[in-house]
Amino acid sequence: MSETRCGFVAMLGAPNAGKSTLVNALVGAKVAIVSPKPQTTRSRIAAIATEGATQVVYADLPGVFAPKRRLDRAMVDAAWRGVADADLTLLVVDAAAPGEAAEAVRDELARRGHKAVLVLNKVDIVERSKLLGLAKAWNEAFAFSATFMVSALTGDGVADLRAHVVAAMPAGPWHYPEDQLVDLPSRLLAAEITREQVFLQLHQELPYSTHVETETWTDQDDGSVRIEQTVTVEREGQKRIVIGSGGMRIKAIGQRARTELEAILGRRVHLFLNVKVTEGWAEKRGVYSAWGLDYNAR
Ligand SMILES: Nc1nc2c(ncn2[C@@H]2O[C@H](COP(=O)(O)OP(=O)(O)OP(=O)(O)O)[C@@H](O)[C@H]2O)c(=O)[nH]1
Ligand SMILES: [Mg+2]
Repeated sequence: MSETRCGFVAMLGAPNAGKSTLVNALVGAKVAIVSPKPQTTRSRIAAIATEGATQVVYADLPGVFAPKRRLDRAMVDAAWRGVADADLTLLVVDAAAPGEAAEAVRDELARRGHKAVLVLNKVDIVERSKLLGLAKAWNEAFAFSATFMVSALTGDGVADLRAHVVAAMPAGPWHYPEDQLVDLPSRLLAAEITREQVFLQLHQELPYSTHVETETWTDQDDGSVRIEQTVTVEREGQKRIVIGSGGMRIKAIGQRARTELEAILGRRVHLFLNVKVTEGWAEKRGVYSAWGLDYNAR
């Protein structure tokens, strides 16, 4: 038997760069949640791709930004811990918006003395000449070990990037069974899928004020699963918006989340959402420990 290889790959970047979309493209399945709003990913989600003798564990990470709240600090801390634990770091940059936020991540990477591969993402919406100029400028600012130009959305360039990652993995035993796709308990995965709908269907501060927890998970005799979740917001006014007139909004969130979950789990899902107000939920320790976040991150 050929020698096995296994390694961890950190997806680093500013919020909204397309890290989660790229993880899904690299593993060829929907594992990480995606939305057009920044700070969608809140904690490290490991997606596993095993091909041939090599297992790659992609750590989708929260974006790096200037944190204000306790939860923000925990998210940014999770991103840098993900990099510290990785065999390879991909610095994902939105090539259509490579602004100060992305440059700050690059400079912090240098300050911490990490190596990285530069991944210019969203090439589907950027002119070729602009892209080449960007690659040049970024390579002058940091000694990247390689540069890739991809579109996580269309899949352009993703196979080349994947091949580079696979070749960079160190020799070692696999960490997961060959057929495992994600390292996240089903209850947390189900909560993420509902949270994705919250990010897609609610606006302004609401997605950032919302937390989703799976309360019960019951496998039924007919092969379906009954899932009860609590959607927690901070104020009564927010609860009214999440529920919507005549319950329309929460119903739409539940319907889309259920459809997504059925596709992911490959079985029928009965999803029940309950909306609750807990002022200051983001100051509760349990929220952090469940997601592997550090309550005391600075
Ligand atoms: N046009 C285009 N849009 C993309 C591409 N990749 C991602 N997007 C879009 O960019 C937005 C952000 O994508 P995400 O994958 O959630 O970005 P992220 O870096 O994980 O963001 P956070 O989790 O908030 O840090 C979504 O609307 C995606 O559809 C791409 O290659 N091309
Ligand atoms: Mg993300």
